[in-house]
Amino acid sequence: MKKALITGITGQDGAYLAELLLEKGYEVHGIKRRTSLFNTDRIDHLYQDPHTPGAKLFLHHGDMTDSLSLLHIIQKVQPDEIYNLAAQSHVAVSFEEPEYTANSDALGALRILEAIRILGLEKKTRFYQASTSELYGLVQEIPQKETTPFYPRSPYAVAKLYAYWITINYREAYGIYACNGILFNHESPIRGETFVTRKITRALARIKLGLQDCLYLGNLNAKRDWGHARDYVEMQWRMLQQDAPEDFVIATGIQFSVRDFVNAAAKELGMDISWRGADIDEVGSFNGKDIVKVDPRYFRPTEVETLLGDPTKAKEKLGWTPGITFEELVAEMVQEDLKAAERDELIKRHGYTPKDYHE
Ligand code: NDP
Ligand code: GDR
Repeated sequence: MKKALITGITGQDGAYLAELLLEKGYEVHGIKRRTSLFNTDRIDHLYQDPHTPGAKLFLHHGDMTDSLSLLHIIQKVQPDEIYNLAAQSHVAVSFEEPEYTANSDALGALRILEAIRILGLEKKTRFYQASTSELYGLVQEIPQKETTPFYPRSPYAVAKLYAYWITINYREAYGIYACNGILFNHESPIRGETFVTRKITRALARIKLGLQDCLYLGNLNAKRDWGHARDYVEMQWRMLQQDAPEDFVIATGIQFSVRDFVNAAAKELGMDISWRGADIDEVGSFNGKDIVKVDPRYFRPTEVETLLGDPTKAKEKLGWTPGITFEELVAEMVQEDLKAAERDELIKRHGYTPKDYHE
C-alpha cells in the first residue's frame, strides 16, 4: 500500500486530494496546524478514528514554518509521495503578511525537500510542489505555458517563485523526483470564502434570500482561467506517476472576467444584473436595488490583470481534459451556497443569529 503525505490537507485541494488518494487505496497522512477552533471541516467526512482497524487517514500536528515538526513527521511516515499544498495562499493577504508568506510558502518547500535529503529518502519519496499561475503575474506571453517567462506581482507570487526553483534545483542536484504543477485558479463549493468566486456565490445567495444587502468587490475587470479543484487534484497525482519528473501547466484554456463570474452566478439564481457607471463607480443592480458595488479596499497594490493557460503539454503527457465546465462549476458553487443560505435563513426566522464571518 502506498503512503502519501499531504501538507495543507485541511485546505480546498488537500480535502479533494485526500479523498482521491483514499479511493485509490493509499494510506493518507496529513499535516494540520494547531488552531484554537477546529479546522478540519473539509475532511471530517473522511476521518476515521485511528484505533479503527484498517484506518487509512492519519493527521499529524505540524507547521510549514517549523522544520523539526516536518522532519519528525516525514521520518515517522516514510511517505512514497509528498504533496506540498500548504501555503498562506491569499494573494491580497500576502501584501499584509509578506514575511510570514515567504516563510511558509518559500522556505516551507525548502524545509520539506531538505528533510527528504536529510532522511536519505531521495530515491523513495516523490515530491509535488503546488506552483501557481500567479508566477506569470505581469504576463509576458498569451496564453501562458511552461516556457513563458515569470513576472511575479505579489509577495505570495515571489515566495512561490522561490519554491518553484528550489524544487527544480533539488531535482537536478540530488536526483529527487520533484515536480511543479503550475495550476491556474481552481474553485469549488469548498473554496475559501474570501477568494473572489466563493465570495460572489455566497453573497449572491444570501442577497437572494434577504440575508445581505450588497456585495462589495475590487477589480471587476481582472480575468482568470477558472477550473474545478476536483479535476485539478487528479493532475497533481498523475504528475507523480510519470517515469520522469517534469513541470506542467494545468488550465482550461478559457478566460472570464470577475464581472462575467458575477453575471453567471446571478443568472444561476434567476437574477439578471444590469451594470452602470465605470471604475470605482461601477454598480450592478437587480430589481431596482444596487446589489454589487466596488470598494477600492479590495484593490491590490500590484494586480494580475489577466491569466490564460495553455495546457497542451498536460493534454499530451498526462491525458488532461478538464471534465467540469465553467458553467457547471458556477452552478455547483451557487447551489451549495444557496443551501447554506437557506439554513441560515431558517435559523434567522426562528429568532437565532446565523454564524457569519468577517473579512
Ligand atoms: P487553501 O488556502 O484552501 O489551503 C491552504 C492549506 O495550507 C490549509 O490546509 C492551511 O491550513 C494550510 N496552511 C497554511 N499555512 C500553513 C502553515 N504555516 N503550516 C501548515 N499548514 C498551513 O489553498 P488551496 O487548497 O486552494 O491551494 C492549495 C495550494 O495550491 C496552495 O499552496 C496554493 O497556494 C496553491 N495554489 C492554489 C490554486 C487555487 O486556485 N486554489 C492555484 C495554484 C496554486 P488551515 O486550514 O489551518 O488554514
Ligand atoms: P487569485 O484569486 O488572486 O487569482 O489567487 P482571488 O480569487 O483572490 O482573486 C482573483 C481576482 O479577483 C479580483 N477581485 C477580488 N479578489 C478577492 N479575493 N476579493 C474581492 O473582493 C475581489 N474583487 C476583485 C482580484 O483582484 C484578482 O484579480 C488564487 C489563489 O488561490 C492563489 O493561491 C493561487 O495561486 C491563484 O489563485 C492561482
